[in-house]
Amino acid sequence: MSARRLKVVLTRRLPDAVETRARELFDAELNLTDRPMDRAALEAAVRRAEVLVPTITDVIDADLLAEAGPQLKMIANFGAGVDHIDIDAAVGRGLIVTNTPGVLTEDTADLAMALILAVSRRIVEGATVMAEGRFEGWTPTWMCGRKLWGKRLGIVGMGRIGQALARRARAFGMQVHYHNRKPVPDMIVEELGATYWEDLDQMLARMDLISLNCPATRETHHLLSAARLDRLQPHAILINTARGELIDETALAERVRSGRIAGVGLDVYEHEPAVHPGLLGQANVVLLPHLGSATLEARQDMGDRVIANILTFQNGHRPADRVIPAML
Ligand code: 8YV
Repeated sequence: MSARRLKVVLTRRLPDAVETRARELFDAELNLTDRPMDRAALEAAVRRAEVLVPTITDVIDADLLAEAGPQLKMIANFGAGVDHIDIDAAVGRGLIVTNTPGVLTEDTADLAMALILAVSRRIVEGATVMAEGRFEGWTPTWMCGRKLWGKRLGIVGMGRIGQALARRARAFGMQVHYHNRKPVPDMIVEELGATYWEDLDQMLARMDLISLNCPATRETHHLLSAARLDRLQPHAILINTARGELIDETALAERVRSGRIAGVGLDVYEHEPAVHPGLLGQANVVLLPHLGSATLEARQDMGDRVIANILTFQNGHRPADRVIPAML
């Protein structure tokens, strides 16, 4: 390890063990308030940091990067998604950008499955009845949801998380279908018994449930536009644990209000943390506050990946988690 310690600025509070390790290894500045840095604070951070460690709550756009001093060398994102970072601008300035893929795959897939179950089996509605003391006894026709066994799940984006969800869905007896830029390797298709749809529109119109598991990019913005939402079958359930920008949230709220969509489970929002008011207070809509990677284990692992990426860079090597524009 080189004697000089890198100036590393963490924009948010991270798990204690991660912050402590960062202090041991680097000249690390912590954000003890746990409030996101405002624009002025971020500008000041990129003027003094050699390595910036942001999270999804920091917008690292070209204007912010234009404020950076020549000392800034690396953006080591705490999180897998990098849609809040202008990768072209960062790489154009010669910065190394890294993320933390892999370590939150299983947890995010668990949460997608939890939303599938919650919406299909009306779990939140049922729990609310109990919490409010309104349970008057079992009835043959009350609170019936939809069976999962034998249903078709269409996964949009068959990367790590999509595949982890597919494995869970198979265990629940579901038929896995998927849309992806290209088909996944035969070995994985065989394992998952998955059917590939090159045409997203065709897949959407035939599924019982849809789960979004692709990154937010220029190409996937409003991937589920009003027209695409109208392709869903009337009984279809839509799940999003990826990014809010993938869905036209206003169009979705209109369809929830008019009863044109049977059920929705969301962990992410187009204008996070704001949620379209039309989605609030609806019995068939389950909303979670971006909990995909919210396990103690995943957050620790994400921090470990950030530290490993910085150390690799400090030691003069290319970090394995480097994000390059061609990957997006
Ligand atoms: C993270 C996520 O917690 O990693 C991601 O892409 O969506 C989240 O689960 C968040 O991005 C932290 O920056």
